[in-house]
Amino acid sequence: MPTALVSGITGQDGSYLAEFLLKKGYRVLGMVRRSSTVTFGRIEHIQDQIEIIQGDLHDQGSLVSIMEEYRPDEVYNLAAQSFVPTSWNQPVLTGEVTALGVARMLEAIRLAHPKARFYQASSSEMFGKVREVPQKESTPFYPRSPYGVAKVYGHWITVNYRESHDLYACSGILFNHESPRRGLEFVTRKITHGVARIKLGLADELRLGNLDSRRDWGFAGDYVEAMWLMLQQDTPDDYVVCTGETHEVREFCEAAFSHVGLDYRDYVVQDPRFYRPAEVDLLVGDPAHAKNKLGWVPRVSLAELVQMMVDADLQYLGREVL
Ligand code: NAP
Ligand code: F7E
Repeated sequence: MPTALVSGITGQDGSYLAEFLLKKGYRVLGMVRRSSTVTFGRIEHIQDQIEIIQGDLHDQGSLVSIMEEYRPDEVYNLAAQSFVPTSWNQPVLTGEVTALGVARMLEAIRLAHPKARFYQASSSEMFGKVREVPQKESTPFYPRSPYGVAKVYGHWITVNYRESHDLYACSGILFNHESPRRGLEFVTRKITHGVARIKLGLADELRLGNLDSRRDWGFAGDYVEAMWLMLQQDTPDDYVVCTGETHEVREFCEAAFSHVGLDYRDYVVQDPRFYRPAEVDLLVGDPAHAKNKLGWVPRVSLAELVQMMVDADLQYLGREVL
């Protein structure tokens, strides 16, 4: 039975990846940071099948100890400060966790267990003010937020450890992926949760920022398979993971409201509080490398994703209303 260590297991992607690895027969170790309240909502249903161990990307010693004690075959580094607006308010913390945290994890592997295969959760936010359309593995980076800048460091330190220390290390450049488990502050979930609240009579408006920006949105459940595939190849490489389609935030609103028979124009209010100091206007990836080398293709369409998320929020909030 192979062993996988997942940092960020309490997050959206960590929960889907853990489910996926359990189905494949892995022993799954979930690294969590200490907090005063329980943050296991997304993994409650599989908690008895995974081993929770304490570690923090701020703390080098904890990572080395984990590698020495558990000697995982695969390490998926999903932990990060991942919300882009927070990165302007907390740029140093974002750099500590999202950038230097990657170096700490790689150092722990290099020092204690260099045979481990390593996956780094890189991001399309690295492309920022895009240099070409669509974006692929060779597209130059131009990050537009402290988060994007931190992810560029994480990407290059992964490439560097592969080239300098001969580690099996991959950087997955994932475009936005969503699900009913997405954090409430990200725009897709904010919209589907808002639609459900309005439909159930709990709210009468939804305040959003820039409706013109375009994203290449996929389903998180599909994207975790690509992470795993990257670590099953003969040689390590970097991959863009995306759908190849782009849509405006406005279109996502339109689809979510119309799924419950409403017109978004009657409810959405644009609020300058949600505009960003620098925006990423357009993201659309080219999934050819992942398709050709990994055989990976996304399964869930955007229309299906929107419906899945709205239905899940209606069910979730409906239970609370009753
Ligand atoms: P998420 O839901 O925000 O989860 C982030 C996880 O990181 C949580 O489990 C969090 O733990 C953990 N974490 C934060 N700081 C930590 C620290 N100092 N030490 C240990 N754990 C820490 O993020 P996600 O959407 O699942 O994304 C997973 C990864 O992919 C992130 O690195 C993100 O930047 C990257 N990414 C995401 C997308 C996307 O569209 N979702 C696209 C590209 C890349 P707590 O529960 O304790 O807060
Ligand atoms: O914003 C616009 C906003 O916060 C998407 C993270 O997982 O994906 C995510 O980063 C767009 C932006 O995601 C609101 O201005 C409008 O243009 O859902 P988001 P993100 O910033 O793209 C990447 C790939 C990651 O790596 C990140 O970790 O939507 N937008 N109105 C809004 N965004 C938010 N959050 N809230 C609004 O009210």
